[in-house]
Amino acid sequence: MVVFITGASVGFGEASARKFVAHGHKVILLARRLEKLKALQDSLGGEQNAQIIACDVRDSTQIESALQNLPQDFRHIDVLVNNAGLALGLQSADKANIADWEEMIQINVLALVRLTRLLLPQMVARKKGHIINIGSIAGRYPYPGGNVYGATKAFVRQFSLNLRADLYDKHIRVSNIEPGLSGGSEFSLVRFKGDTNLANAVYEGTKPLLPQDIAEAIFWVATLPSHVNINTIELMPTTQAPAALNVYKE
Ligand code: 8X3
Repeated sequence: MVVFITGASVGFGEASARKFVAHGHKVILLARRLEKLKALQDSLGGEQNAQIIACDVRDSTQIESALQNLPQDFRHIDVLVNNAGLALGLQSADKANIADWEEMIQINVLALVRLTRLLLPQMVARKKGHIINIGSIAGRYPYPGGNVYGATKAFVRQFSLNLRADLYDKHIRVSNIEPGLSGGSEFSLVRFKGDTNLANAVYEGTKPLLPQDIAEAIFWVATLPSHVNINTIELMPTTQAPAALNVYKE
């Protein structure tokens, strides 16, 4: 298979790339940081296994032309892993930064939608393809400060289900993977804008999911027999549960 992974230089994206290549598949890796992509490409055995596209996932013009210039054996994309996404801030809605909100919507929603729309016609024409979106438990369960981040992931969840409604009769699979608390990536560092103390505190004293755990889920849904579609996987570390209903008392 040829697997196109966004946000591929670290975390879930990198772990997924390693997993697919380890099982003989080819990957196209999209991320902004060229050096990280090159190092990953080298460690995956070079150009015959991994092609890289160094650009912002929002730059659909550049992505489109990069895809057209791929070597022939990478042109037919079988799986799109819409992994690029981010959370910015954890402030209450009345204090949150509006630019952060807009950036999350641009990347988590708009870029994902554009890329999906770009790749779907060739998948439908070939009667073969799989869109794997990375949602979040934040799209299902509200938490303080989750505001727009959670809302973007709720979009991803409903978009995934609506894609199924359009594609079940066209041999295209769609899956939404919704991880809970996940460490080993830059997620919290990005959310807290480089504040390592705040980022590390998220995982202190607990055992979060790791990128390999998410890669395992992505790989599993992608390699099931073609008549099986996993709509959604919601996974959490054993130490997390959707159990809190807070009551504010004066
Ligand atoms: C990542 C999980 O709980 O930090 O999307 O929102 S959470």
